[in-house]
Amino acid sequence: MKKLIAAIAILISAVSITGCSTDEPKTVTDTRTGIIIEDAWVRASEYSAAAGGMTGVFAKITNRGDKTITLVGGSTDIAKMVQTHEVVDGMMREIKEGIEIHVGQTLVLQPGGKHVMLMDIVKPIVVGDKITFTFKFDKADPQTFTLTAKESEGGDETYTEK
Ligand SMILES: [Cu+2]
Repeated sequence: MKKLIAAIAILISAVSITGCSTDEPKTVTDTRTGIIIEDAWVRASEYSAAAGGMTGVFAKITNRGDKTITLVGGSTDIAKMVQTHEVVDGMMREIKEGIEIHVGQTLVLQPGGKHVMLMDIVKPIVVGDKITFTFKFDKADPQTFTLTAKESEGGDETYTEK
């Protein structure tokens, strides 16, 4: 009887989760490594409005595991190049070694700060567009999201070609 009640309880919670879900999970948790990715999005701006342009991918990534994990970049069909970047004195530059996330730390990727850069995009990214993007780590599994493009809520980067 207890088992049956438990089964029904699971069923009910499963139904209620399905009832309010969207096609975009906001949070992905890698229970094996303790990596939690929240609020991932891609920016739409004048720089992403045409093929050949560029933009940033942003998210909050928390390390609840027991070792330092490095965000090494990502992959997406929409850009020919993906890099990890930071903004220093209003100018952005590549972080070739990737971005370390120490145990217990939350890495906030945001406009004007650290970000994942999509370069040489193959088609425009405008507000409301959805792209598929995979975050890649050195010691954690890759995590794939459907990201919705939106305009920045403050903060800006200076995009300069080298
Ligand atoms: Cu950048």
